[in-house]
Amino acid sequence: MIWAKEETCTRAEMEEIQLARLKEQVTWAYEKVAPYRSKMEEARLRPEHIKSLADLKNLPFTVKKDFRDHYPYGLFAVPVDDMVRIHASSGTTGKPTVVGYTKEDMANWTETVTRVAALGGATSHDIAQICFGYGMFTGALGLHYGLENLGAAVAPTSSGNTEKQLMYMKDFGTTLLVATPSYALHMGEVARKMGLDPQKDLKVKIGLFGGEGMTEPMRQEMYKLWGDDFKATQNYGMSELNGPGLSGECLELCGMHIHEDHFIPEVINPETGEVLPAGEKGELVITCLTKKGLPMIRYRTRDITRLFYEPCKCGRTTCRMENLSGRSDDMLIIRGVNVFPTQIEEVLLRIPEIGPHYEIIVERINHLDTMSIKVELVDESQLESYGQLNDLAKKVRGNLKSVLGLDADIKLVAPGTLKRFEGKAKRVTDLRKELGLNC
Ligand code: DLL
Repeated sequence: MIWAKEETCTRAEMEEIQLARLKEQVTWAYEKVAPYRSKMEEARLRPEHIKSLADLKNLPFTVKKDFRDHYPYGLFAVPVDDMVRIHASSGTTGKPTVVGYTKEDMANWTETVTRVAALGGATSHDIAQICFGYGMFTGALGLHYGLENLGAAVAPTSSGNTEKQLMYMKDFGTTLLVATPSYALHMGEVARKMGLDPQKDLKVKIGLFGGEGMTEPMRQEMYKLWGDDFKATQNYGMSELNGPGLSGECLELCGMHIHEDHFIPEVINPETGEVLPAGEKGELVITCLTKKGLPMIRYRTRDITRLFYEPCKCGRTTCRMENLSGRSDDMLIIRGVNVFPTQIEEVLLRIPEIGPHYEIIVERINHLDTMSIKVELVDESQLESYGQLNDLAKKVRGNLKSVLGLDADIKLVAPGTLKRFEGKAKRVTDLRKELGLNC
């Protein structure tokens, strides 16, 4: 089901909507938010200089640091009294990023998340269980409002207490699961331990995954667990840009459709800031067209992707973004080789004997970067033969070396040994960073 007519309009129609909204939004930010005004004045720009969409590239970027510098409300365009919701993203260092929504913002956010739910195959007949942590994280309440708006019955079970979650899932006849991909896998494992067969004893047929990436091999793991007819899509967003709702995969699974009447995407070279042509990989920059409480102009997401403008087989004409390669902050440089954890995951999960749980540890020993990876086996009995284990470790190491050019020490561990996550998974420990080393 296609939720909104804007998802199928022609490029010319979309650009007309975008230009009108962009002009309005830039004027709004200039007039109401002092830090936007001063950045534009520094660049000798005024709102009336925006005459076409091509002028967008002249506007200054907004970055995470702007939030920190103007904590908590300095980027708000309205008094906090006019906000109806406040969220914050935790952030590992310093103060959190605080975001606010007016009533109008809530309506737009809900609309875009409803589209995401429809993209992933949800309908008003679904019983949806939201297993994201409710709280300051935008994921849970974002999907909650969108799914309710679609007409689904929403159970806000939140994350944690997995056995109870599964009891609800079984007793309520849940048909749709909202979770991080890692938590969805964990739920499946716990279900089996409880003697439930997710494909026979549960009715879950749709998974709306987000908050972290899902590589293709990870999607295959979802099918193994939840069944071949399971609809596993992922959707993307970030707190600074409302939360979920920016984009989502349709059932063709060929990139995430961006709701372009609310967000203009650009991809830039992260080093130079130069805008790259469609199809080239770089950092995603987003301009929000309808956010009133907290306007966001040219926000640098740090997420790496590319854009495609060809209409999709699903009938939508909106621009699609490729599933993320990762965040530029997550890129590891190991002995000069640049690698994203998602690339390592792709290699690992293509080996059938290996399960979807792994842990990457990077450190510097005697001035040399070294990487070790703990990987869980699918089957405990593999631990019985030293020879077989050794061969498998060699195979994993060889595949990493030939695909990514990286050497790693491989430790194969028993199923169920590594830490499981209820929210976003943390799979990389870079001890070099923790020790303040340059890397
Ligand atoms: O994770 C918003 C969200 C919640 C989106 C639930 C979709 C579903 P933050 O906590 O601010 O917001 O984290 C944003 O998470 O910049 C990405 O690096 C990462 N991320 C979110 N969705 C995906 C995805 C929410 N589908 C940061 N694939 C973003 C890969 C994702 N990474």
